[in-house]
Amino acid sequence: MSGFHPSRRDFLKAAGVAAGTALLSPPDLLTQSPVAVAPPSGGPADYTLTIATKPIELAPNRIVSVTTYNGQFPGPLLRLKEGERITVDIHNQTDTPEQLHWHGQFLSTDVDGAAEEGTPFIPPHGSRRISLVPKPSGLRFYHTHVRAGANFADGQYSGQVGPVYIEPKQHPGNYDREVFLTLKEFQPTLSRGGDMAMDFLSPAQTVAQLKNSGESRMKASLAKGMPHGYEVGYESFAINGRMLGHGEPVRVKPGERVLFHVLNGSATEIRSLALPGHSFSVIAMDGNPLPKPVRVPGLWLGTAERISAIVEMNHPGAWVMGDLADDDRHHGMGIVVEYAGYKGKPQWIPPKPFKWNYAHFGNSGATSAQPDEVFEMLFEKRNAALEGFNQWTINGVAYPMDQMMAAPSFHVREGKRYRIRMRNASDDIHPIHLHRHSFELTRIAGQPTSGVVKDVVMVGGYQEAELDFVANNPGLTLFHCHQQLHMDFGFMTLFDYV
Ligand SMILES: [Cu+2]
Repeated sequence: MSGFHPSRRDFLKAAGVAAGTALLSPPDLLTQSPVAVAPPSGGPADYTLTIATKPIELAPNRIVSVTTYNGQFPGPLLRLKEGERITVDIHNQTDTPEQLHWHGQFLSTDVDGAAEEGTPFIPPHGSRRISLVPKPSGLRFYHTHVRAGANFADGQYSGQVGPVYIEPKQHPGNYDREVFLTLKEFQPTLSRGGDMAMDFLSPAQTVAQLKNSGESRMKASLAKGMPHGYEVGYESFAINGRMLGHGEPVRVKPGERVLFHVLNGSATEIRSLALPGHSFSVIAMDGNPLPKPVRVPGLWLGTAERISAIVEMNHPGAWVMGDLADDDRHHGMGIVVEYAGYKGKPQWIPPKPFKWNYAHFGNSGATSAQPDEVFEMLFEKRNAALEGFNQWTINGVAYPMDQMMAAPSFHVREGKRYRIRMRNASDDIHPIHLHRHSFELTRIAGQPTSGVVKDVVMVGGYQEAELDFVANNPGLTLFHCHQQLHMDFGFMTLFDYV
């Protein structure tokens, strides 16, 4: 599904195309949006996050220089209490303006961390103190929200990802301890054409009209002599910043119940995770408790998705907990789980094939609440339209690349319930994210569901999905594909409250 394709990469090198080449200049951030410099005052903040470029050791002899939080990858785990206000000093020691987005929280636009909503930038070599009330409880995270364009040192291609756990008022389950896993790739490279895993989503059926439309557009583009648009691959894969075999194992004892909090911190990739001989009892998705725990043989997570799952340690040995894709696992996407007393070479055994169906985690049947209004959204790809990069549109409109705050395309009223009916006329899976709100999945590829509350959902190639949200957090609200290469090249839109 990802990454390491020497032949393709060598071809690109020969063609003189290197990752990081400024084929398209990123927008001039400082001139596009107001910058507020609020020097910290009034005593120390509760938390300090310093953005700076540092070397990270993924493995012996594999040291990469990336922009990080506090010089580490992932950034420090912030354990917050729901509803208890905190202050955070954010220092930016880089030469470019930054945005720190609090993914999955219900914040106001001045601290959410998206310039598109009007959050002030943290200026280069400057600071900003913010104050926020953490909510809702569960697994959230923070990450940079700047656009990288063709500069693969920027945005989420960097190391700016850190987990947040907001303590719920009630204990979410019966477990012995927690382990946080942040999945992330490093050393991005350009490639042509996708190799994304597509066959894991269920239901699998596609919509003929979407498929015909997408395929005919692609055919027309190729007939004009266009190449396939660029994709991104990676040379190194890691969990908690260490390649498989080079980090501390997760050390367990028989009978323990370990609650894994898994975060896909990737800029662009969909990830999977399995542990030989064990199953996962998923208790929360994107930090939000499920109607009931659901047992699965493995996990799939789109970019920015989180899963909290309890694993009962009932199969002693030394195991590789890793990605289903052999290539990605061989390049580091895994971590060793070691039972006390087992020192042998960790084993990988693929799980029996399984499909990933969001509806499986919810209540069967439709949601009880009906929306006040339905928004239709059609996602389309313009193959290689921007200097070899694909351009992305929602209802025919690409978010302007040279502008931070564009005119909102969708309008909501406070207190109303809205349904977004997404129709994907491309062959890619899009992990779709709504800022500052949670949503409930109401239909996945034709299958009705309810009770699954998330902030990111993967919409399959040539498929449809529906989600409902309540407009309960006034202010500009960004909606976008969380795949960095898609959002940077048009796949964003704004909601406003009217
Ligand atoms: Cu996308």
